[in-house]
Amino acid sequence: MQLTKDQLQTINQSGLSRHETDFNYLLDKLLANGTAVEDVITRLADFQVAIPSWALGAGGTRFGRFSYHGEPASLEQKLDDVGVLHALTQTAGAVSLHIPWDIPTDYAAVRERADSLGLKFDAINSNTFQDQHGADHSYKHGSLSAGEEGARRQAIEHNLEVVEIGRRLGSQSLTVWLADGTNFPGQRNFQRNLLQTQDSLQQIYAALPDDWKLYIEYKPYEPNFYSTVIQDWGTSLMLANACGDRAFTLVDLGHHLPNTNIEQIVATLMLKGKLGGFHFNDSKYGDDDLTVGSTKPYALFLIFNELVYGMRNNPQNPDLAWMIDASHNVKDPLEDLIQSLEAIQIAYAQALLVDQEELARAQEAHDVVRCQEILQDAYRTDVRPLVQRARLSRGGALNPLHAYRKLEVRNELIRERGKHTVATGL
Ligand code: LRH
Ligand code: MN
Ligand code: MN
Repeated sequence: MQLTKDQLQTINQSGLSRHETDFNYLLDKLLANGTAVEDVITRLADFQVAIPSWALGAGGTRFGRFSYHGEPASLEQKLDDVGVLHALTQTAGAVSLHIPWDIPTDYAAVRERADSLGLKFDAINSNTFQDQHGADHSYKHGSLSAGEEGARRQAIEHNLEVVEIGRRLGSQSLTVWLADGTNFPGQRNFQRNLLQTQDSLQQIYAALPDDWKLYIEYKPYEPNFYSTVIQDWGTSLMLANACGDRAFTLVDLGHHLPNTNIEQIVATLMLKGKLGGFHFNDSKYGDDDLTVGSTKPYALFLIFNELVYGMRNNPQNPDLAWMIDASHNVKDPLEDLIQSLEAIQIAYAQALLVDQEELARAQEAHDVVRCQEILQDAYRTDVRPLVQRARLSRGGALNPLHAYRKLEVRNELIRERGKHTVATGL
């Protein structure tokens, strides 16, 4: 299924006059504050987030899955789904694949399909956290950190194959997340694990094409519950430094212990020019992979505030690879992603409204109250008309969720693909 700009324009009609009123009200207020409104709208319109292939089916990546009819069964259908999201939101202009979940058969056809939908292939993800059919070695006791040379070599080679697949699709970065770790004290030697991992990552890095980047993701626990080899941003940064200039840390919002100050991590990494990528989601407890902005929108805003500061003040940090890493059982996966994309745009817009100069003055004067007021004034602004304006400027939907339901996209997908779902095989 493909949505046309004409279809969206027709649906937009009924909401346009309300939008004009809301937009002008906000414009008036922002101009009085000296906000460069046009610049904010351009930045929002340019902001593109990759959709991971594994978020398009219901149920995420762990435990039981409950089916959602009309889910994509092939890579081509996954691209079509991201195409629908992009047509509606104009923010999902990229896709992030996971190998071996998404191995293309016809590369030219896949590239052409993505092109026609306006999609790029962003970071490609390797997977050494589960055993593959017919593989010679098991990752039960580690992959890039494995003590068994066979398993480690197989994991390194898998990463190189993933790079080759990505290269043929036009990707320019590899994301490595390792489940490697232990469940019990004494199970393995910490130092040896880390050294093996560093050596493996260095081998992968050395084989990357010159214009590629390596993103190293960290996570404190799960699936291992005593220790994880790359447990935190410090370990990831250390490994990135050991690899070289094109290796970076990747922050996944769900990969922190409760109450970790993620915005401070972002600031530190950007200062060092080492923040490479970002996985958006939300959580109450751990790596919950909930809809972005669904539980802690203020925390998301504070993180965006540091990202905006870094994008303005840290030329040493490269452009970031943005991706949503969220998925679960109870919502239509496409509606869930529309909500996530909207939450990201809202937090970004609010952060763009923070008057950084005034904040710096208040900080210098130790006016703590004023500092909080500046941040919360931006956070409490209803920026949705700005987000709508950015979307409209690119031919998207005024209200993507409303348009998705009005166009009965899910019913249409079920008509096309049937009730069979990949999630449960039923
Ligand atoms: C690990 C993770 C990582 C994987 C994805 C499926 O928890 O965040 O990014 O590739 O989930
Ligand atoms: Mn992740
Ligand atoms: Mn995760």
